[in-house]
Amino acid sequence: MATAIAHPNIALVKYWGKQSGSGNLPATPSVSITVAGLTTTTRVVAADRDSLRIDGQVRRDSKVNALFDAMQDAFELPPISIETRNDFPTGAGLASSASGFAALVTAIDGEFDLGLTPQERSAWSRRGSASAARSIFGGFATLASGDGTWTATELLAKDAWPLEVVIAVTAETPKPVSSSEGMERSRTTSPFYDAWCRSTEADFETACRAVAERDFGSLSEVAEHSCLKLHALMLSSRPALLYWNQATIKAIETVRRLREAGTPVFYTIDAGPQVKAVCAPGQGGGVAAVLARSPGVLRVARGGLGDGARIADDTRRRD
Ligand code: 2P0
Repeated sequence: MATAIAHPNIALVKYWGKQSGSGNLPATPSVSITVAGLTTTTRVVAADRDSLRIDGQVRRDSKVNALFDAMQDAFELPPISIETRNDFPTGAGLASSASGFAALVTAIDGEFDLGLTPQERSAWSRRGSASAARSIFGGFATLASGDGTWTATELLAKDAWPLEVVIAVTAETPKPVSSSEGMERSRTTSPFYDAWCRSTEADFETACRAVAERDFGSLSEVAEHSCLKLHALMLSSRPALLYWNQATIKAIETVRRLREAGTPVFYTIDAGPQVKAVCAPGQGGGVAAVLARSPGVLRVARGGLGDGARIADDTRRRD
């Protein structure tokens, strides 16, 4: 059996919307940070028949099935038993599908000695969930098209700019509309969708430059813009996608107040009600203490930047 671990990533320039056709290709480029402190652990072992357990529950998942069918065809693999655990809420806007598919592909690669490169693991992960392509890499990652192909790459190593992340959890329940369904709804119904696609390339370039120059102010500005633009797109979809709750808005106000008082911090929010505060190095403790008292926040989780998906050395065993 092989066991892999992977962390979720948080997009600073968001992906939302797919190209038509197969391969799960995004319509827009994205920039993310991989976050330590939240972990998916996935164990894969050859078996008599395919099976999947998530957090101890037997599950059927069409995306997992489709990805594994494709890998079985490509590499002539036997059936597998998959057991995966998240040490954080699943499907609640904390990118469990990103860490989940990155860990799954890494575990399959390890179990069957496929010898895939990180780029190849990333491409397979993307077929499961596009954001998962970024969790193969640690630190800062991009998912963008070059020469007509979409690939994720590491933009900057985690130690080169050790930002910190505080996650204000405002609800632990799964989101009402999945990201895949939500982004298709936005593509087909929002009058803002074309503008979203057109304007994201410039955000991507700005964010890449800000990361290269360790320019926290510039990264803050473009990340909050991308986040609010994404949620404007969601709100303008029909029926509207509203992932926030009252505590989400209070937490935004809390982060804004902290920044006005001089703390280098910005917020970002994905397809769920959790608020992720990204802090300059050394600022996480103070931000966590304040966000924990923001009205409606259930708890806060803290982490630094994490490593990419990898085999957990001490759990790998060959029979
Ligand atoms: C992101 N999100 O860039 C954006 C921001 C949520 C909001 O990628 O359909 O689970 O499996 O490719 O990757 C969530 O969507 O969607 C996502 P699929 P995915 O992180």
